[in-house]
Amino acid sequence: MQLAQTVSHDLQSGAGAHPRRLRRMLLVAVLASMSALLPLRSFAAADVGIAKADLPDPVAVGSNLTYTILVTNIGPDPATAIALTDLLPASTVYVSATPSQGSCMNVAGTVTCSLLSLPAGGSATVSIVVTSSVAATITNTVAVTATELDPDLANNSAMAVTTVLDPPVVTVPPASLSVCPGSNAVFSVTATGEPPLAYQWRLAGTNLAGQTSATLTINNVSNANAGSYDVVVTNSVGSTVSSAATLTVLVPTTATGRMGWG
Ligand SMILES: [Ca+2]
Ligand SMILES: [Ca+2]
Repeated sequence: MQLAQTVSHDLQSGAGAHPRRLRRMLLVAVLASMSALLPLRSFAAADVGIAKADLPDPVAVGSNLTYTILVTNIGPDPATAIALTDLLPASTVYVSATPSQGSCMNVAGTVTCSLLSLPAGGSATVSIVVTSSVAATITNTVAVTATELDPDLANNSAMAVTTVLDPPVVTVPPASLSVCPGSNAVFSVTATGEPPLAYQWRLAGTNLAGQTSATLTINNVSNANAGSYDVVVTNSVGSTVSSAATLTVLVPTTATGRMGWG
């Protein structure tokens, strides 16, 4: 308004004003009045972001791996029609997808979630559970979008890398033994799984101190050693217990001194 008045004043009084200056001032005045008349067109802007965690890592083949996904709306405006897409790694089997709001579905290994709306500063979570059928390093990427203009697309996807390892499996359990007093008894176990494998032998469920190899040797067996033995095999992703083996201590038959069943 001030500008228009100035231009008007100059036009009225400006017989001596330079014509180019007058034209420029007129143009500015017209543009100023046009911008005052036109409504400002504004776009809602919402910076949605996503973060992802994987637990446990490493994880055992066949065990549940949980991806916890956090979707946030940094603002400044509310975010609407928030959509999440997660392409599950090829070697995984879908178990479940649980959103804190909205809904999720899995179609052939692609999980999509409709998370509805989030106010500026709001957040929602999605828990996706899978199992991996093979030992491998698996990578999972998740992405999020919303209706509004997103000023920062760098935070709209997140990745998780997980190591999947073979848990311990007993392939040959210890075998039951019958031995004479004073002789030695040797139990052994064969197990597979991601090394290193740790062993702990037990008698009647109680750990035997120092018996932590794949072989258990009992020297100079006495009746006190009789009982049920098993071994716990552990690695970084799991633990398993072998079937039990019985140690029977034979007793001599008093008549002949020969060994016989006790
Ligand atoms: Ca963003
Ligand atoms: Ca990880």
